[in-house]
Amino acid sequence: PQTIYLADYMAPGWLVESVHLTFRLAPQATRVLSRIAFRPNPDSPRQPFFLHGEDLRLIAASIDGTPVTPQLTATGLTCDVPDAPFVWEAEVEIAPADNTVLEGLYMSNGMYCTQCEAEGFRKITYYPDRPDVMGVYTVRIESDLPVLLSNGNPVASGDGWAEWHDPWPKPSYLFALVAGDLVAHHDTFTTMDDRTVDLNIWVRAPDLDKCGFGMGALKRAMIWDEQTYGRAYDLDVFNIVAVDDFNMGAMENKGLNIFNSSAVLANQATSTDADFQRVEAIIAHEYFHNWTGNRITCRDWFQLCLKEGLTVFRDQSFTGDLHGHAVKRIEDALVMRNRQFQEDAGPLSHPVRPDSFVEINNFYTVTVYEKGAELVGMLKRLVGDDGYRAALDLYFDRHDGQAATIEDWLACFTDATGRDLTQFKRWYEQAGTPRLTVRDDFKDGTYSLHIAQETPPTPGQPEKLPLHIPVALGLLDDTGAEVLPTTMLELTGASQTFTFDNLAARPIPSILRGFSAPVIVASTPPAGERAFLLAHDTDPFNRWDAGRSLARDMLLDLIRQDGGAPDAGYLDGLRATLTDSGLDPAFRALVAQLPSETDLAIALAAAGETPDPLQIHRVRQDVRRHTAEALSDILPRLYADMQIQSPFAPDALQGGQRALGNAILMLLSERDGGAAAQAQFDGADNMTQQLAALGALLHIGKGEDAAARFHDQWQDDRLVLNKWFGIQITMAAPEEAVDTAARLTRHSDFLWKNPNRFRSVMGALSAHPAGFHRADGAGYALLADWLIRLDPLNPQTTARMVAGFDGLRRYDADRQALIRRELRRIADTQGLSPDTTEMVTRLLQ
Ligand code: B3K
Ligand code: ZN
Repeated sequence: PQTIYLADYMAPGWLVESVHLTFRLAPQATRVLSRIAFRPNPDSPRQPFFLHGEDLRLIAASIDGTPVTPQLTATGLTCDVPDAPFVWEAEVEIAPADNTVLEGLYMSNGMYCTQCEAEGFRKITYYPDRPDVMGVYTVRIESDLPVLLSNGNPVASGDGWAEWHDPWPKPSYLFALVAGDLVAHHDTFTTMDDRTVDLNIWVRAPDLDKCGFGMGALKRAMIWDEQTYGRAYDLDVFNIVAVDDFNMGAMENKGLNIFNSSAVLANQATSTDADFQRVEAIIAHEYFHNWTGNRITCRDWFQLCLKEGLTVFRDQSFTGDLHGHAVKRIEDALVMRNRQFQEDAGPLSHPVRPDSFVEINNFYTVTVYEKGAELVGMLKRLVGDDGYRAALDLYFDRHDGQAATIEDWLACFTDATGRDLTQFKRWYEQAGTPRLTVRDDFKDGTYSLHIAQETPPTPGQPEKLPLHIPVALGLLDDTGAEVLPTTMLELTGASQTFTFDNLAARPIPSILRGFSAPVIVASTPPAGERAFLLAHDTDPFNRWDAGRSLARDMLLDLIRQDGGAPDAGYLDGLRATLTDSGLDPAFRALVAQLPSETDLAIALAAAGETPDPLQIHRVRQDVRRHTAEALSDILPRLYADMQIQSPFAPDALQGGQRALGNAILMLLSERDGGAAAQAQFDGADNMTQQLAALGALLHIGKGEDAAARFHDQWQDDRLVLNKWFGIQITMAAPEEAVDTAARLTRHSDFLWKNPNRFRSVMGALSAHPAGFHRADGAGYALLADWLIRLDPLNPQTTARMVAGFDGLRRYDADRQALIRRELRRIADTQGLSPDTTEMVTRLLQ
């Protein structure tokens, strides 16, 4: 496999005018006929004519009607062509039923579907499969299956065939086709320019009762994009299809979004509040791509964050607008801290815009997506709301119909607002998490804040330059009143001092409000100051963060002294927050959540200590037990208060109440032998409460019965069954997690070729630090065994899950050696895919 560099970019030699495709569908022998009008690219020096193609059987090819014999290469074909516009025609044969990679055209439960991003179209026909080649597609599908779909608008159909036309030029990665025995949940939407759009969610008949929520979410997203960004939908139909076998969440194909069924189907009985929120966010995300991704796409895959970072930022804003920004910001910051900071601190660290890759599918990462979204958020903070809107208007105006770059994107901000973003651009190029150290002093009414920044070295980037960092600051007096409302400081130097005059007394600083930049504040203020902020900060994010940071320090101390009871200050703060009925229950539930085991391991590693995963687990568990005891006077009442009498709604208020109720249930279960959890399990009328009750019972070792009943109840629902697999591992005691996972792999329902099912076991195992990092290495061996087994069938999911070994550097030498041994065993596997090879190589470097 070959490394591809951003610096080597060359414009395409040939452009595509129009594409006509005919599909004669058959499981083992689908014929694909293509007719493509090419013309020389006037802006590029003439290049040899090359079309990508993989796993295709070429039947015939012609140019302007004359048969030709192209030279086939390992990755495509070359051919002599005229130095003028011409029409290329080809017929190829492919076997969708044998396609287990789930890329290109494949079959899932008897239906045909496609996944082309990033480079899957070349498995369908010969084509310049790169995003800067955009064409207008017409597609004819021939099949006996009742529902035949492709991009754009339906043109005509008859017995056994249908034709679609997409008027918007698009790159091949947005092509899609679906054929199956499906039914639709239908609705309509009227756009702001008064056009009626047909909306359909296509599913298999038994899933029809799980489409209503997704349809509502789609309509909320459509109206939000009109109102917030002035962007309306641009076709007569918008189709969503649910597919069971899918490597990721969903795909934004023009007019025909294809979804992992877990990311679109939802109802009260089978879905948790978290599922509802995820479904709404993913439907919105894919819909928002219609403008940020499809109308304006990426010049090359190095620019992936151009569409993904921006679209994640848009879906985060949407969720915040609908359900409250404070809680959403905390959730997003937790993803950054628990996952992105971890990626950035290890061997897989890479810039938001990488400058090289072997397999682009390995770069659909939390860095490109979530850190990419943080960069958009920082830009908005730097130029303000109006500046942001002006920059985005300019971006849509200037680049509609184009394949753009990060340079184009930043130029829109500069041109619309006059801001110089030369230094800001380093955020796209420099990997690693900046660490800020803050010092302050107060003299003669002047308060000075000294902030220094430093970014640690990452693979391939030993030296780092200072970044342009928006640091949101507020100053409070000792009653909690703001003496300085939130102000955006701009840190550009390696260190800088900011001063504030005419103050009556030394203020209390509230720094990095709203998580204004994806950085670590390495210096923590004194505990007393944080307790004050937990009680008084007017910024909800920092209020939560003060409590979080106190809890983390308390846990770290207990870990260092190997156990003990939490201090009274922590318990008092928690009691005050939990019982403050003026606070949103969802917020209180977040405060009740202890820092994760991974979070604590990262903190210890950052302090130069070697985390012991078992000890971390034990201490966290001790704290939970002590907390349950110390708060035993308020918990039953609080639990009762969180039980909802009104009919179920998957909204933020009820979701918050259930989240807080379930957090308290975990504490109650520490002392009542599982009585409350068993009662909740028996009486639950929704999955959020049923699953949490099962989790609480499993956690205290009393879940066997409930798990069996849960399986009986849900054995025919594949999405709920995934939860059943996952939670038995997540909630297993550390010494049992690996055996539980191994036992579950032998269960007759462990259909491991299905990516969701595979992840529900192997993903749950690697996300259970104390279980996975069992000292004898059994967790590592089990994961490696299964990755080796999956790789020949599905390299994409395998490569993604190898990242479960990402934490290796943090642990002791014995564990590191065991992990390396397993990684080498994977690396030495005969015929290992390029995808997995790249990941293992990076992890081992
Ligand atoms: N763009 C797709 C992801 C494609 C992943 C390819 N391996 C989904 C999304 O981000 O919206
Ligand atoms: Zn996306």
